Amino acid sequence: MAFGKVSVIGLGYIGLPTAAVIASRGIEVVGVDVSKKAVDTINQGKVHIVEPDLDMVVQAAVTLGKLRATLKAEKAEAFMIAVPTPFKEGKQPDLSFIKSSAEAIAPVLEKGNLVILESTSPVGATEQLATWLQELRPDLSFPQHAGEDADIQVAHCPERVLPGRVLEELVSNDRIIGGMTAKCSERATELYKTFVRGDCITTNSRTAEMAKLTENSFRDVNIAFANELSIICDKLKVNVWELTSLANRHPRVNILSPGPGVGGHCIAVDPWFIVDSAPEQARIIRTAREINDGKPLYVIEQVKKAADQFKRPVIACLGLAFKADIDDLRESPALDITLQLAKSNIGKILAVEPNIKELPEKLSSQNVELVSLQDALEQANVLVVLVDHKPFKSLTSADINTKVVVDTRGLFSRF
Ligand code: SAJ
Repeated sequence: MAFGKVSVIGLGYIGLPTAAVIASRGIEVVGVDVSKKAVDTINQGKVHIVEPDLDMVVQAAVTLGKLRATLKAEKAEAFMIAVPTPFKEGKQPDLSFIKSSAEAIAPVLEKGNLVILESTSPVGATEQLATWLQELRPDLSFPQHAGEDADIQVAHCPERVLPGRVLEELVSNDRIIGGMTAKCSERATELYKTFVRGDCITTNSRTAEMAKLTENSFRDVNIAFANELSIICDKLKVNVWELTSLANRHPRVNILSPGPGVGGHCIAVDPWFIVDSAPEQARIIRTAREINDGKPLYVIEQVKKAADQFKRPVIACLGLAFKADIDDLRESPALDITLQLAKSNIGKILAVEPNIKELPEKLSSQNVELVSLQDALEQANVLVVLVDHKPFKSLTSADINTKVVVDTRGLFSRF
């Protein structure tokens, strides 16, 4: 049975592109968000987040009347939940946004509906969602009790798109479809097939949850290896960028790039969900998190040593975003490093971030100045490369040869 109307709960970095892509396939989509500002912006055909081409797709979907946003959930055939799952104090998963979503959709749920959890979640979260829904709607049956005969189908289909390439990857990536029963998987597959070109592979909800956490932990562990290597190489006076480019010529070696630490709201968070579920067993996964979380401190110490060489240090931090060519400052090691440097009173701190117009308050209140790359080159005696944004890649040795450079991204040591 085709889908006439789909509701997406949470219109952020994942929910909004998903809603817009489904709407672009001619399906009526209603997006629900708690932010009035986000809802109003979307209803004007505009976007409140930066992601390549998203503005065009949203504008087209809204203009054609296929996409609209509301503050209150309404009836639909399928509900896709794409809300944040951060961690709480003690690095325990915080499922409160999923719970609020359950409370928002429960009053409008009807027999035959499909509920999909897209948010990255600890193992068991989909079953927990179904339990909350059952408590709120005892008149309906759910898969945990009714199995294949349930009134409501529930599945976990983790999002796997890379910020900066979301629209492309939403369509081209394979999807893992973890239904609470085979029937749930089947129904969810029907929905994803309306817009996914990649394969839709079915499994159960717990395996789907663990698969997503595993993907991000795998990347975190591999980045931790690169970060640890970079610190070992500094000690041994070996250029880590040359080293990895040589080692990577081996047909079965593929070392990732060291950096100032791991940022974003996914890779720096999700491995903790595994650690929380299996604290005794998740040893490499925990250590990798600790190594990556410790890297900013190491960079700060390097910058302090560099600044010590000057009477009046002027330190330009190149990049604040959590990775190249995006505007997202959430959980960004570059931002943390800049803030800690400003707080340590070692000199004047300049920030260059071509993707934002205004500094976050926590930086401006510490007298950090947002300047152009050109101004930074004119004023600074210490350059700290924190993000490999495109404009920084065109710097030449003539631009930097009078400066002391702390290059966390290997921008000036490409092999
Ligand atoms: N990083 C390095 N060295 C590298 C690669 C990345 O230091 O070699 C750093 C980046 O600078 C950044 C952080 O790691 O601070 C994470 O960046 P990323 O590009 O690896 O990943 P995200 O967080 O943008 O997106 C990830 C993706 N997961 C995987 O590649 C396994 C994406 O597919 C997921 O959908 C996303 O997490 C998510 O939402 O979970």
